[in-house]
Amino acid sequence: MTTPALLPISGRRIPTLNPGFSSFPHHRATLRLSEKFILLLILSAFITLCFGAFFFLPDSSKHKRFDLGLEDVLIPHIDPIKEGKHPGGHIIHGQGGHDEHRHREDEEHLRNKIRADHERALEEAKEKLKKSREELRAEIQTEKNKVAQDLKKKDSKPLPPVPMPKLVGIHDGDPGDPDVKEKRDKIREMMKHAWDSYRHYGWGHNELKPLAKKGHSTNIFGNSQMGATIVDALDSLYIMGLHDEFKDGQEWIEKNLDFSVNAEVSVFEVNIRFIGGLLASYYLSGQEVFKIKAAQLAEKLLPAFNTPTGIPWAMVNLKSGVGRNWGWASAGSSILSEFGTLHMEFVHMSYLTGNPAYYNKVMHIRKQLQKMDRPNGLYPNYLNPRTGRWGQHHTSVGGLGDSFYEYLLKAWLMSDKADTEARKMYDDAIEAIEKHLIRKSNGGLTFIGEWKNGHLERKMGHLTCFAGGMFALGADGSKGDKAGHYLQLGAEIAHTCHESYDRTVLKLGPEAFKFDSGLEAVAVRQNEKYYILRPEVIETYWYMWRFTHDPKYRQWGWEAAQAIEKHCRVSGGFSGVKDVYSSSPTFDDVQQSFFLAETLKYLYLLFSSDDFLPLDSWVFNTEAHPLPVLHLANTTLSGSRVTR
Ligand code: DMJ
Repeated sequence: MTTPALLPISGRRIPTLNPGFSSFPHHRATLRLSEKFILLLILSAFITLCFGAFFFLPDSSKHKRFDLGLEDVLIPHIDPIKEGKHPGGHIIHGQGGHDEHRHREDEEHLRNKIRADHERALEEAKEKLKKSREELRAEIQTEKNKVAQDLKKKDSKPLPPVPMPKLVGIHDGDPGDPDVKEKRDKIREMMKHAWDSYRHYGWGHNELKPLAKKGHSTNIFGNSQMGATIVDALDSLYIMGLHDEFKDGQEWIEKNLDFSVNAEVSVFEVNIRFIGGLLASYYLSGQEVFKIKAAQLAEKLLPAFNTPTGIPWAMVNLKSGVGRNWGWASAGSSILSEFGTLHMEFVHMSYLTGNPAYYNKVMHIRKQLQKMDRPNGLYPNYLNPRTGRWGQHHTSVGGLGDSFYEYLLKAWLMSDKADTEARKMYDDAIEAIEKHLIRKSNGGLTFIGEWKNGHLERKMGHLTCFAGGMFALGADGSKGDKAGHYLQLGAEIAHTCHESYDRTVLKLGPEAFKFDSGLEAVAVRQNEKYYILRPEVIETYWYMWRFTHDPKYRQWGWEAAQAIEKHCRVSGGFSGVKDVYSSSPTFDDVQQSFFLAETLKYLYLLFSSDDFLPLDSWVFNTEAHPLPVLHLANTTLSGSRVTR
């Protein structure tokens, strides 16, 4: 899932990244360009003037101007046959007074047209001169963008036609029960408030500052305006039947989403939010634009894999293709949860583009991992992409590790259970995790701790709470037929995470909580007391509801929704809060894109019917974007064969 570096108010922030270029030389070049542009305009006005003056001279039959062959351009509406003109292009002269009269009328008409054009050109030139340098620069930039767009359109090869996978359960999902429906309607209204606020105050920016009422971004998106909230939220809008809003977002994507920007982005984040979001929108709506944009972006991520081991860099510059790792990561390492959370989206990209490169890249990562020794059977969070060696021996099912395990299970599910290699890796990893990281507290709460330098830290993150849902999802098909055991484990984790919410003042969960020195499921350090609209606990409630139908999960989900409404809603959207143990908390002033992509979507699904996006036909990526199960065994993709 995510890494601490991605958390806006966690203790470990990523240092601000160099945007990668200085504006100075660009500025000078643009100035010269705008001056040239003005000169060109004046020159063109002057030429128009001379050209017009030529025609304003007294009429003379000696002027053979029609012989210039311009008449078709100048008077295109004149029918050559009716007007006595040879199809070859010349007027037939000398046919009496009637023709001469008509000839004079034509010339008069032409003179008027030239006069009007001339005046308009002068007006336009005067208008341009009135504009500020900035306005002119912006106009030039818009023109340049248009040309670049046109060129790109010309260059982009069409994607091969591939059959649409079987899509099941895309409908309204009406739960029937009026009380449940009312709750679902409330979630939909919350989604609308979050979207409308972003639409109003942050449109095109990555995220929203709901109190300052302006756009917001973090360096995971490379300080470039990529409309992350639009792409991330779109499938939720579709699922909730907010179709006008969906169309609005689609239009923005069509016109504005451009990946040839000088931006250094997180490969993981862009994959789960953008590629995942675009793919889900494509499958749900069938609109080609999403597939095309996903393919353009996926191609931009490929240079991140140019490392000695094929383990990708954490970041890549979308324009230059240069990659690197986070400065804070142990010994220049790549992060397990980042390079291990690409599989689902990349398999779909190979399927849709016919390019096996995506599939091969993620399978290569898997092969590398299989070759390595695992201390106590556990996967450390850090792996050096140059040497292929582990960094520090830290293992976590929360930040830095989480979605790696999730994607092993989901690779198997997404392949219609054909990818048994992934299932085995999942089973083995979970076995080691149970043995070394999962414990019961004195008060009887099951928790998942973190392995650090040879000892167990009795602390669990909000991020780790997703694991309850993962255990339930993986119960069927587990090794030694321990389905009951894993469903029970899922229920215990859900219970612990609910306790972490229930033991706060706001009834919202802290970022991390301890099971130590008499403390049970509560945060200790001030910088672990925040709630940033995260989805993991609600995600687990939804999976548990689908597998058990125990009404407590809907009840717990509703409690969380009410707490979010009460403590996080402001007039400009929804904000995270800095202390869930305070009755008057301060806001962090960020409406995270995953709030719309995940938190509200899981809540909506919790109050929908089970046959809406059923779990045997759809697999949700780690950002809650549903992708259909693919039946790829022995499939030949257009142009190339995908092999295992
Ligand atoms: C989301 O971006 C994804 O769920 C990711 O896997 C983990 N972090 C955030 C939400 O907390």
